[in-house]
Amino acid sequence: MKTLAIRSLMFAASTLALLSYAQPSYAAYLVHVTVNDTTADINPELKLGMAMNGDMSKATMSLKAVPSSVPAGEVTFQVTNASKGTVHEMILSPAPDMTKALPYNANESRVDEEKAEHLGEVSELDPGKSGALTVTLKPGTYLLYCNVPGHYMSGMWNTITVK
Ligand SMILES: [Cu+2]
Repeated sequence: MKTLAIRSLMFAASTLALLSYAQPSYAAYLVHVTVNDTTADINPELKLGMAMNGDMSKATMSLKAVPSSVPAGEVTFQVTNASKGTVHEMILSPAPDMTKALPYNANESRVDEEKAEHLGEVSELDPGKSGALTVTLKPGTYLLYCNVPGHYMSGMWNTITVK
């Protein structure tokens, strides 16, 4: 009788341990971002920024985010620079209207980060390096882009939906 009681207690305890292990901790939702290029040459004249109607098939630089849709709350962007020789980064901005081009500084070949509203970044990753950004996001559309001069206009951006 006593042994049985101890056994069932042990069983209950191990079940509890298993349950607490299986419970998701309130970790941030993970988005894998890969930044890459086919050439280090930039051509801002291609005008491949968001809502600029450029021919994206000519893009020489890319930013891919998986998944492209996440629940609202804490989100971690794990960014990996897959380039062989070029520094890249990832900047996060709200993009409530994807038909509207971002404020752009043509002299610097860069997005005007302050005017575009800057929510966070993983800045200047060397080739092969990774970095992470964790933010709390409300539902909406957000833009992820690289703001190394010329890269945004070379097609280095993508959007993510927060539901
Ligand atoms: Cu870049």
